[in-house]
Amino acid sequence: MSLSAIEKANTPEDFNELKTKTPPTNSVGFGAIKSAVQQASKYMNAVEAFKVSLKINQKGGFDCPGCAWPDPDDDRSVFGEYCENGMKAMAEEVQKKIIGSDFFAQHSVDELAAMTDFEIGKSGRLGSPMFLAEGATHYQSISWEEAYAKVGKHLNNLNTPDEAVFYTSGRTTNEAAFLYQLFVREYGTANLPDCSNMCHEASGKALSETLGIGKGSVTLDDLYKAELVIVIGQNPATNHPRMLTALEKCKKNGGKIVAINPLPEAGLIKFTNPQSPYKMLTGGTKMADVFAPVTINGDVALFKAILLQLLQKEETEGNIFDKEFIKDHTSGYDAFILDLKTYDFNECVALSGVSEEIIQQIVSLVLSTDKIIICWAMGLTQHQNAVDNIREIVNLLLLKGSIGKEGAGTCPVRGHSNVQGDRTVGIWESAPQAFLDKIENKYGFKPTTKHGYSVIEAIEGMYKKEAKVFFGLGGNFLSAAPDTNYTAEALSNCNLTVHVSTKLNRSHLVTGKEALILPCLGRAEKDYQKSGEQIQSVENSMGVVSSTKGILDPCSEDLKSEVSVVCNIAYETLKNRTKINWLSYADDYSLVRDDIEEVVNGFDNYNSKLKQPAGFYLPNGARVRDFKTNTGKANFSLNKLPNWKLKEGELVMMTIRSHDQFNTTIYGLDDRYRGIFNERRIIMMNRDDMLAQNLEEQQIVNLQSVFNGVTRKANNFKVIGYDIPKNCCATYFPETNVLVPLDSYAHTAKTPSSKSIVISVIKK
Ligand SMILES: Nc1nc2c(c(=O)[nH]1)N[C@H]1C(S)=C(S)[C@@H](COP(=O)(O)OP(=O)(O)OC[C@H]3O[C@@H](n4cnc5c(=O)[nH]c(N)nc54)[C@H](O)[C@@H]3O)O[C@H]1N2
Ligand SMILES: Nc1nc2c(c(=O)[nH]1)N[C@H]1C(S)=C(S)[C@@H](COP(=O)(O)OP(=O)(O)OC[C@H]3O[C@@H](n4cnc5c(=O)[nH]c(N)nc54)[C@H](O)[C@@H]3O)O[C@H]1N2
Ligand SMILES: [Mo]
Repeated sequence: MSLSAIEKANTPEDFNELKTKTPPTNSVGFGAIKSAVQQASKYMNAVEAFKVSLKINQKGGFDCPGCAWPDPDDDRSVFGEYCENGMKAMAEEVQKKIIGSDFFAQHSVDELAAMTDFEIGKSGRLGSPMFLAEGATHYQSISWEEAYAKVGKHLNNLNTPDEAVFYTSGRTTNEAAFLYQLFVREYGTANLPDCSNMCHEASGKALSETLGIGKGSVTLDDLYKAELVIVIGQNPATNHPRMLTALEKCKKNGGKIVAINPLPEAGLIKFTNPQSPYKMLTGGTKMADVFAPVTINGDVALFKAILLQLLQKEETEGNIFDKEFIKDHTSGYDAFILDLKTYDFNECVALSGVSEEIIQQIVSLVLSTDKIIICWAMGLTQHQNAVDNIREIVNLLLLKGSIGKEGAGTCPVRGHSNVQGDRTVGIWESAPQAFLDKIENKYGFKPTTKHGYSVIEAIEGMYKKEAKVFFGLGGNFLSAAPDTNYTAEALSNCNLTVHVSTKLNRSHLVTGKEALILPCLGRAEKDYQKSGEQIQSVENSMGVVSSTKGILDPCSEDLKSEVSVVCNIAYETLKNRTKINWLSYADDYSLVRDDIEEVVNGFDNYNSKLKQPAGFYLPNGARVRDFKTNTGKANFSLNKLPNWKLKEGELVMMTIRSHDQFNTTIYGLDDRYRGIFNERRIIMMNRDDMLAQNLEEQQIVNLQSVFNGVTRKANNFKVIGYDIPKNCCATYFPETNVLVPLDSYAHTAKTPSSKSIVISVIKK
């Protein structure tokens, strides 16, 4: 590969015919069904599309690889619990276009690397294992046996196991993930970075510290029963469409909804349920009762303004805070109140960018109930002060006693369909000692207690040549990671890069000296092993573990399951050093579940419980007010206001998802709910900022970020005037990841701050 090829892909000179329309306020409805059917019919025949739609997220069906939103415990829709974007994810996965040795013989790695992510994604499903030899220009075929041996040889040639990096993306099932981390630990390292490091890590850190569990506390049923749901830093219409059905149900039961977001995202404003023919005709439900257009990273200021108002009421009228809960179940209240009083209400209002009138509306809703749920996603977790954002949310819930009871609590909405499960079963670069002790007891080897690399540390390690082998179980590390050019150099420093993947992506094209692509089965495909057809399991955003089983024949005969790949690599690498009978797990996945049951809490009778049609809930302390923190209580926390200032002409940029993508997989070029069509290289700007900088609609500009003395550039973007707060702008991930500095991340969590990058717009 050559680094200049990605430079080229990073700065294409041609644009498509960009079209913009006034963004709709409504989401889903007929448009969504039309779009899903169009996407599905590109890849599948009607019969298969229908078959898939009936089985997605059904009891006994397969788990949609789209997002981690939970399925209802009981009344699942007969039309399938799926959404437009879940259907798009499936259509891409089950497509019949296969790429194998002919494709790679025709196209050099450099040629492929110069394509856009959209074009790369369209090439098809990976059909057989491929190998890129040192100095070669093209991938060539390799047998599975040779590929396994190559990985084993490279791993065994390293000076220390800590020179290898083992990345996981959150689609990997519990079974594959458990075996993977077990292999990595027996091999001798804890270098287990995962997509969570770029995603909800800040939620995990903040929630563990304050509530004693790194996961959310609510169930789907709680959402139906909540009287106030605050949706903050999240765009459900695109990223978790089925959540809107739950919010609609909440509203029907009398609940109120507050949306806090720099953008007036469609769906947060209004929603038409595609499962309800009546609603389709009558125009849908108004969603947000209050919409607060917060400035990017203005959330701590906004929450402090709300908290100051509540405190004032408490001091004048009393009975606002849940004093019994605070006394019995929390720690740090007095210090928290003392600290809160040092902040000035007006300053907080100004910093938040939200008008005092809107803030008062939110305050009155908060005063009216203690059945409050707060839902959030990347709008809160990808900032330098991301952990503060989430701890401040928890402060509000604690004051109101809104945790560990019906209709109340925390709801971090997860991304990848099994990202939560992967962490539960041990994909963790800094796993708790109790977990490592259990591994030692069960398997008789001592896992390292040293913390391994998170994503950012792995990139640094490879850049400094302290890590020499990169192994990715799913995902697209290069395009997902911050600082694309730096990360590309880091990966190309490796001796070997290996990817277990379903589809071609940029990480296969910016490689180490040697590279392997190992193609695997997708969620929707049947998985037969020696003991017969296998099921696997996943955990959703609300801690429910359920089974998933493919229904379609694999798209190629030369695919292996992730479980099988992991077992074979472990077997080849560890040979007679291992204490584990690796290949037996690949023959029968129920054996893996027996082991998980012994090592991980909450999985008693795993195999038999998995037969329950809707799965089973994992234990959750916060849900029952059993806070497993350092104080044994829920902890209030002290959080400062962010203190960075923009210079003249600078803007804060958030990198967000369009409606036509799943992370780095780009399905199409439209962002329908934002009224942006046929182009992704755009920057949404406030119209006053455009005027101040003399910029016109659709003007082509370059973007630049300067951080700690390093200048980063992304060229050729079209300006679009948009309803976004002043001094803020938005672009799409991953096109602008080149601008995200590797050294700008959330304190303690190390989530890249890809929602608050200071940039300047440079005229061409
Ligand atoms: N179709 C589809 N579904 C997906 C994904 C996908 O790419 N496509 N990705 C999956 C994954 S891995 C994840 S993690 C989730 C991501 O789900 P989201 O977090 O909804 O995704 P983003 O597009 O990153 O959107 C962030 C939202 O936060 C807002 N925001 C940005 N900065 C701030 C801020 O400072 N304050 C506040 N209050 N809001 C802010 C943005 O305007 C935007 O609405 O979705 C999952 N589901
Ligand atoms: N600037 C910026 N950067 C971001 C974000 C952002 O908001 N802004 N979001 C971050 C977030 S939240 C996340 S989660 C990460 C995502 O980071 P990743 O999880 O690494 O990226 P994905 O694009 O989801 O990975 C897609 C690839 O996974 C492979 N794949 C798909 N299904 C399967 C499967 O079943 N098995 C296997 N083995 N492979 C499969 C396919 O080859 C596909 O190309 O990106 C992060 N990066
Ligand atoms: Mo994510």
